[in-house]
Amino acid sequence: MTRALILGGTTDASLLAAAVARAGIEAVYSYGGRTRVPADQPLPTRIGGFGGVNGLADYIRHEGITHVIDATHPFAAEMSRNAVAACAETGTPLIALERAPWTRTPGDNWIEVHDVNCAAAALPDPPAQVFLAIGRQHIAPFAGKPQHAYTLRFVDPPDAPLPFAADVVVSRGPFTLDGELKMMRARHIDWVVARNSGGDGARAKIDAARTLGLPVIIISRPSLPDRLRVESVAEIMQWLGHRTCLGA
Ligand code: 3Y8
Ligand code: NAP
Repeated sequence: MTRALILGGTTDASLLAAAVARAGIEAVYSYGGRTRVPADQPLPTRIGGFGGVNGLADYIRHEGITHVIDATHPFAAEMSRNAVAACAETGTPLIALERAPWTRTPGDNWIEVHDVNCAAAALPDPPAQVFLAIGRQHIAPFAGKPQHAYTLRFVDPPDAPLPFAADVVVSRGPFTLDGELKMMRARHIDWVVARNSGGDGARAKIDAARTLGLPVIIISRPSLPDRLRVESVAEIMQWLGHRTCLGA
């Protein structure tokens, strides 16, 4: 009897939850608790950390989890590493649903950097209008370059003082090309900083930057341990042993 744990928090994870619910497969959807009002899911949902590798292993045992699907964001590296370790410890089958990174296309003006500190260092010295599209958790390095006019985009309104002066746009996405073009033009954005999240839910800013001829400082993904990895919901459903003639 299948009882799956979906480590969620992305558009792809929501699409998977819908397919799993439609198929009548028993599953639990898990959020880390980063946002105030995460999107509802058509599955029983838990919110908050497990308590490290041991906490996740205990959860798997106590809840009788038979399959774990890591559908977290490519930058949720600690969760992904913990899932690999906990599934190895408990002998639980694990698969990752992970979209491919965005790749540079003609017209893209990308500066690829290793992490957020390198992203801050890559900004020019002369003051510029900078769109920091990397959320809330990892913006501190930009306090070292206060000469720029920053636009931040958060899922929830800030609940603490910012480490530097900035305008905050509150929006959870997914985002549209028209919306990104309108915002970037209205704010005379010169530079964009983004993670290479992949997927469609946040690529509009990348396409808008290309349209406007703007440079994008793009942060490469963290390295993750080897694990079985697919890019489609249909492949996850097949892995769960659910065969349909119409895709997922
Ligand atoms: C809580 C679930 C959907 C899902 C939407 C995707 C698309 C928009 C791209 C920009 C970049 C950013 C951020 C982003 C993307 C989707 C998807 C995706 C980037 C939600 C969600 C949760 C989170 C957590 C949040 C982080 C933040 C990162 C905003 C829900 C909406 C910037 C990542 O305030 C905080 O602490 C926010 C934290 C981790 C990164 C950061 O450091 O601030 N995501 N995002 C998940 C949980 O608790 O487990 O609230 O419903 C999910 C989505 N985020 O279709 O509705 O890729 O699937 N999320 C980045 O790329 O740098 C936005 O603004 O252009
Ligand atoms: P992270 O740094 O990899 O994880 C830190 C800790 O948060 C984990 O060790 C775990 O705590 C807890 N956690 C993370 N995701 C969880 C989940 N889905 N369910 C239960 N606990 C979770 O995580 P993050 O980068 O902050 O991402 C947090 C959530 O936001 C994830 O669901 C992710 O998919 C989503 N998200 C992240 C980004 C991003 O840019 N990082 C973008 C979009 C969406 P314990 O050790 O206590 O178990």
